[in-house]
Amino acid sequence: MTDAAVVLMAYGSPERLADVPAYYADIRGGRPIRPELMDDLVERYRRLGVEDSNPLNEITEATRAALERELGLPVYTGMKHWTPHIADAADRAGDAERVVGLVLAPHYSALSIEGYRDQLETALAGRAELRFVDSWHDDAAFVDVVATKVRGTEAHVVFTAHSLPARILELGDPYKDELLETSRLVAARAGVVDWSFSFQSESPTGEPWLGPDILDHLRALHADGVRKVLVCPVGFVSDHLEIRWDIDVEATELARELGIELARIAMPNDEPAFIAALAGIVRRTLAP
Ligand code: FEC
Repeated sequence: MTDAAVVLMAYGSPERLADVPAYYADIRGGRPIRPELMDDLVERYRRLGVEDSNPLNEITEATRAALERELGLPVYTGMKHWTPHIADAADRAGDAERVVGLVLAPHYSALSIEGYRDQLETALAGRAELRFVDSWHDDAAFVDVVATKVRGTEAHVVFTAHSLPARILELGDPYKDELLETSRLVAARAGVVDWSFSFQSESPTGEPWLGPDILDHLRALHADGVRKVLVCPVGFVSDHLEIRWDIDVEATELARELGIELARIAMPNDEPAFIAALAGIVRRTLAP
């Protein structure tokens, strides 16, 4: 029996274009999807090069493999909304005495991280001792990795993260506070004083979401005379649809129309300093 294993979790991305309807249905949890929204999602994936394979999933695999090498422990990938599912990873890790559950998203929300925990706990069904990492938004090594990417910039830095329905605030959810905390820590570490925060990637679900959205925020910054922006998506750690489409296509097109020079940081993906940060989190979680 292995002493410890890691289940490294991510949102998941459809492997082929033909998988998009089933993938979207999983995200919606059975609630209906308007046909134009489905068509729009298929088109976004097509334009990112997803046909018979998905280059976005290769990044998660590279991150997993690098973390496994760094730790010398088995690391299994488990996706929230696609294959390999979290339950598949739990089956493979379940022989270990202790399982660390780590999500590739640094900030806790009951609407996001708790769903990963539920899936993992249910699938492990008590087979191993679960040590689940709720949040690593203030991990010093992670903050360092991001700070390195904004240090010395002359642009106005816009930190971003995935929006969530605004009702989380009434529930006392720490998501927004944790995001602002990471942004403050990164800015302080990098010596950046000219920065702001906005959300991105809101879904049209018919209820209010946390704002401001990055597109409105870019318009407001432009009205304030800002002409150079560096986007730092601090709520994400890899290149996926929300980065490659929402920032690199949508926000970039709007910035061009407005006359703003927009760049974004390179995402941590599987870069060694980031893998070392993840390994540090796992080691601390396993410490007695
Ligand atoms: O690269 C990829 O293929 C997947 C990129 C992806 C990431 C991601 C992360 C988060 N989401 C979060 C919350 C929501 C809520 C809804 C929602 C909907 C979508 C849709 C797609 C999608 N999300 Fe996502 N999310 C990614 C992709 N997300 C595709 C559906 C189409 C669309 O709206 O564009 C609304 C669900 C509903 O309709 O009921 C809520 C949060 C994160 C960050 C934490 C995490 O990574 O888990 C929070 C990456």
